[in-house]
Amino acid sequence: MDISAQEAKELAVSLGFDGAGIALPHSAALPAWVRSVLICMHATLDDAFDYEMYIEYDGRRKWYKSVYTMLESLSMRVAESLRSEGVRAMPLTFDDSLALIDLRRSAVEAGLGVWGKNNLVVTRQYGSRVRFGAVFVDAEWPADSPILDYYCPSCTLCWAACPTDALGVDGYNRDECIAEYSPTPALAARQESLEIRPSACTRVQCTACITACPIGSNIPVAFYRNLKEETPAHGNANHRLAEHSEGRIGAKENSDMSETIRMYSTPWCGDCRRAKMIFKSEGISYTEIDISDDAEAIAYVEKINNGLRSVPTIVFPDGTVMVEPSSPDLVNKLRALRQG
Ligand code: B12
Ligand code: SF4
Ligand code: SF4
Repeated sequence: MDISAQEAKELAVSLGFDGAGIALPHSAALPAWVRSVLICMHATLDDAFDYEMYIEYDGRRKWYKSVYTMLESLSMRVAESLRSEGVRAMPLTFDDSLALIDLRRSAVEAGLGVWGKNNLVVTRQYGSRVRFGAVFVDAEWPADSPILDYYCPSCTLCWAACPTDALGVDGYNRDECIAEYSPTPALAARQESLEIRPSACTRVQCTACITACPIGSNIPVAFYRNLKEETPAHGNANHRLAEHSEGRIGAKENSDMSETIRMYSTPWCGDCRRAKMIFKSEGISYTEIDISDDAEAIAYVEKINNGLRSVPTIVFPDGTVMVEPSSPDLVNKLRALRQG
């Protein structure tokens, strides 16, 4: 087994996470062979991540949320790749999450952020706009160090934004938090009145303590405003959430750059779909080149990517190229282009 901690963290990022760190295992419920935990962080900048719904199956009701499905599948890919390097690796699944790991504690220990006054991990780059996944391994990797500089100031904007006063000087009150997924009937009624319900089967879980935080709020959020605009207002929380999104998204002009921006893609690539949604959301057109049956396009993409068929590969008019860009990077790039 040769893979180092640093290589494992880089692997997690190469497979789609936005950061990673190493922590020690804490739970007695973990298998005895687990020696280290690779904590993986994914930025969650748009509301689509917070869609949740219930699935009825065989008389049982299962809670389901898009972001956890994504974290699970990315963690599985990381575990799979580690296994191919000889590391025994087990990805964290959502259902095991509470039993096997306190992700906030581990993320703080792994140096990914500090424990904020919103009761969440606040990262330097994205604030609390992140979720965590984990992969348990048998490798004895050195744990990372926590961040010593406490950069969550006493602004308490998160407290003010909480629609139910679940946050304050006394800390966090779970019984008041409308993000609760096993609510009492009284809390369920408050959820109905306060949260956004895009359809009869879905709801957007409360994120006011995340979106209120100024740290990381300068990162443009491609879809955030769209959802708020398309969703009928339900009251307090919705109103507050809409307020927080104001000013973060500039007015969009439909720019025709289709002559000059080329996106090399395949129909089955998830990152390509995400990139296309960002172009759509930013109102910027482009020319799409499906490389799946285009030998010339394949050769071009391979040339740019040292022999790999990485998609999306996006070629801009200024000659720059982005390969599988993260959402914030792509949004920033498109906005810079629009501003000339
Ligand atoms: C159960 C749960 C909930 C419950 C209860 C939340 C709670 N805070 O008690 C409900 C459904 C209400 C909920 C709500 C939310 N959750 Co939640 N939740 C979890 C889950 C599954 C377990 C948390 C838990 O109970 N841990 C164990 C107990 C022991 O923790 P605890 O009672 O808080 O005690 C610890 C802390 O007090 C801690 N502590 C206190 N102060 C300090 C200071 C320092 C420095 C340290 C190190 C520790 C520490 O020490 C105790 C022991 O470890 C985690 C995933 C996971 N496996 O960790 C996600 C998780 C915490 N949730 C998350 C999120 C984002 C949310 C919501 C915003 C909802 C949403 N839209 O997703 C809200 C936020 C509410 C809030 N402000 O805290 C994210 C947090 C990401 C981040 N940036 O920190 C997590 C990590 C999920 C993930 N995969 O990323 N959640
Ligand atoms: S999730 Fe909503 S209700 Fe819960 S603490 Fe955060 S802002 Fe308050
Ligand atoms: S809103 Fe202010 S107090 Fe709350 S987590 Fe962010 S920086 Fe800290």
